[in-house]
Amino acid sequence: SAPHVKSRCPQYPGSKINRFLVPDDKVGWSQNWPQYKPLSYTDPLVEKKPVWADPEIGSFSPKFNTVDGAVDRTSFEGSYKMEKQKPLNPRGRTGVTGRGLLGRWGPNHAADPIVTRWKVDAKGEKTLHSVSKRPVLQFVSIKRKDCGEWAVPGGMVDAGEQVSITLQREFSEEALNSLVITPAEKAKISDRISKLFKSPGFQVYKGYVDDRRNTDNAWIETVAVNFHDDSGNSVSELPLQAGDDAGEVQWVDVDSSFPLYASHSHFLELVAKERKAHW
Ligand code: RP5
Ligand code: MG
Ligand code: MG
Repeated sequence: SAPHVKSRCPQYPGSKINRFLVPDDKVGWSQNWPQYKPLSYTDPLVEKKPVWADPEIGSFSPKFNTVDGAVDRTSFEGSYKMEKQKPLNPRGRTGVTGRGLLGRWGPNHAADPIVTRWKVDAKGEKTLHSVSKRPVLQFVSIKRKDCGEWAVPGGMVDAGEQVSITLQREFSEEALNSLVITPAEKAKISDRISKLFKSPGFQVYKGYVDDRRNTDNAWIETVAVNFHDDSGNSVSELPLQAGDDAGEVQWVDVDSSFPLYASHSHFLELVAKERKAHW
């Protein structure tokens, strides 16, 4: 796979920390590089030990490369190496050590629900793209509050939580504002949401995410699943409302030229290929 890029963004997000500059040919750990002297950074929020974060290494020794109680510390990328009691990013150097904004040492598991429908015209006919001549998919996209980029409404898997639950919960929180709407409003939409998320969905991707929060010792991995409303009369009719870490929400045309957060564009490419849609 191509070397991670966003995981080497010059400034670590939410900080004044500059990453040690890592050229493409020095990303892999197999490249000996004695001059590599990255700074260590852990966000003050993480140091306050919220429920979703691990303590400092030393005061505690988690079981890496295994399911450690309620926390899954296995990686989709295979067994990760350790250096001085700390896990090493399986995709190589990032220019910063510590955990940054991430709670877990090693893999931080997320889930990405990709909810799609076909783009239709006023008559309800599928819209064909003028260049590719293929039908155009639309997906529910949120604008992240932290960076202003459009993204899939994904989020972290809570300790002990099943991924299928995370997918539905994060979609509900970020795209339907479930944490704020009234019980009556919730009841109205819950049938359609449960039905959609109970359908098997198409597993698009499982593995490392090239996220700007990644460090040498902590990184995000995800399971991205596509739930498709083929007839357009299920979720397509739901009232979208941004919530939690989402500032805006809307149906966005699936197209290669639309920039998206982290590796999300790659996930949508896989969805478009699977559904024989425009990309
Ligand atoms: C991305 O960050 C994942 O693909 C997922 O969409 C997201 C999880 O982080 P939060 O949205 O909880 O910040 O790398
Ligand atoms: Mg969330
Ligand atoms: Mg999120």
